[in-house]
Amino acid sequence: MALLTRRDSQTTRSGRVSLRVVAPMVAIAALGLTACSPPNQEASDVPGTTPAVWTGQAAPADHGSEGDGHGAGATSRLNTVLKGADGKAAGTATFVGDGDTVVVTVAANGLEPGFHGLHIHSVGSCEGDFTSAGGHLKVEGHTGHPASGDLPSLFVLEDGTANLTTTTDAFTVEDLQNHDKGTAIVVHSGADNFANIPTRYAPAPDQATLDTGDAGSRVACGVIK
Ligand SMILES: [Cu+2]
Repeated sequence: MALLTRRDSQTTRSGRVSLRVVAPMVAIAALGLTACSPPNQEASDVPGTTPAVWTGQAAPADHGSEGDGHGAGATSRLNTVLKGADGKAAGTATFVGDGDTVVVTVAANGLEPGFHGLHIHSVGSCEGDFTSAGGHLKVEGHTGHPASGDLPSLFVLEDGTANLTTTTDAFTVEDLQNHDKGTAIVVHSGADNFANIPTRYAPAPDQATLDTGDAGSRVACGVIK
């Protein structure tokens, strides 16, 4: 009798154990499926839940890059066509997520030679004189100067073309996509002083300089999508 009871109890215990083993496997399978879903499908960020997908930053660029094109690789690259002040195409810009960074590549044409301010702006709109693109992008927790949308200046050659590749960790590809008003990349008419005014000229940069880098009007614009 004593032996039988122990056996019964072992069976019961092993039954419980196997259930405990199965449950995490189901959970892992579910996690695997969720992790492969596109990052623009909202991950749960409700407090108290465990996020199953990347949040706040781009997935690794090589994720899902082999095979079917399914996965984050498809959405960690964004492209835009730049529109010049005359409304004609003025080049392209691409944004490729690579871990915590974004590689920005700009190939432009039809611009005045020299340095031009280049920024991500906070509204995905390129109408008229491009002021519709709003001010510089400031991602959450990044409200001061420099703005997270500040990029190195674009140097335009004598033939009006420019090529720039730069890497930033001030925003992610998801920041560009998920910003509530969209985003745009803007080329300005003049050089960007990045609010660096020597104190012999001014005791401190004023707010306009801090906000714009005094880079002048907007000569090319591309809605990022
Ligand atoms: Cu700008």
